[in-house]
Amino acid sequence: MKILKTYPTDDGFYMPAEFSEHYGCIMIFPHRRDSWQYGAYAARKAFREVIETISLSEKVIVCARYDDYDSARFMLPDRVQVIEMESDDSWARDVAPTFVTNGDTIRGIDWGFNAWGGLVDGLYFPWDKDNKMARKLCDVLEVDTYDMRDFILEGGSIHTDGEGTLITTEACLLSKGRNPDMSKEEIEDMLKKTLGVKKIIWLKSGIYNDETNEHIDNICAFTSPCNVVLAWTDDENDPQYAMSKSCLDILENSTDAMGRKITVHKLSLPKPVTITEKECEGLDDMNGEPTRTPNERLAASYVNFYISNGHIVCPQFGDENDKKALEILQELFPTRKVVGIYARDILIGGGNIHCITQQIPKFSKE
Ligand code: KQY
Repeated sequence: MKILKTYPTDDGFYMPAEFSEHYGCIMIFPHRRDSWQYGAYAARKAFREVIETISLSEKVIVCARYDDYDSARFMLPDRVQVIEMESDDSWARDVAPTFVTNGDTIRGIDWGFNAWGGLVDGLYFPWDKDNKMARKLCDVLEVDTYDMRDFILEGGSIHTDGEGTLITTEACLLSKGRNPDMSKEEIEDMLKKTLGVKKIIWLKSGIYNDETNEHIDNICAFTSPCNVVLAWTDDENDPQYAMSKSCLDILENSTDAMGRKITVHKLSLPKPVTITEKECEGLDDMNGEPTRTPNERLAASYVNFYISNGHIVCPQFGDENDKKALEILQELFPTRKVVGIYARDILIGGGNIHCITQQIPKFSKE
């Protein structure tokens, strides 16, 4: 594996859309006791359901720490590849490489990772094991890697249509804990050089109380070129209303990189999901402080789904809007089967199904 100091676009590489064909998917076996209640037991079962579904139509590689390797191997189907790799937590979207393609081979981008805000407002310290994972995974896959460690970025903060358009949020990419010395224009330039995009649509905000500084992947996602889903509420008294409305206004007044209008499909949110006292009791403290407080609102959203070769794997919350979300997604993805997975035990960790997965585009070996 070579570590490259050029930019992907120098070499004819760009980031394909998640709905393009995949080689597979990377995930991490959950273990962190201040993220996942009661020793991650319930989270492991929810991860297993996600892994089982994705692995029906593409290869899944699961990274497990030395201490968890036997449990992971025992719990997961034989068709899943389990590899030993240390990690600080289990958010493959943010710590695995972002893959770029030239239409034939792929390469990984190794962004800097600082646990969503480093010493400003990051969610844990240290994060060095997570920060090393992208490069290690490129080695495992035998693909070259672009060294972009000086630029802090998480995979959950970007979505592309594979045709030159990228969507992101200002709340996240312009946050003080990531690249405080870069202007918005410099960040745009970096995204264009690394991901091969021509146009960036900046939404202002994401989901209320989303501890990632409001990643795009919880509020808005491309379902095909010119089509996005947007997390939505009609309740004007909900703080989420103004956030989603501002996204809607921006999207409806934007065109994509090819000058086409974007159609917005609303995915109505579940009623606010809050954490219980019992769930909080099952979480270890971090440096003597609780990581969650009872009744805290969690950032639940149906937009946080994963697109595999054969399925749309969508979170469910036991809410009356669960079924409607699946129906809308099934219409938008007619060639894939939409599968709902009860995801409360993933949400408690602070993200959802999209956040725990990272797709590897289809490629042929160099
Ligand atoms: O949503 C994500 N992409 C990651 C969430 C991290 C939460 C850490 N507690």
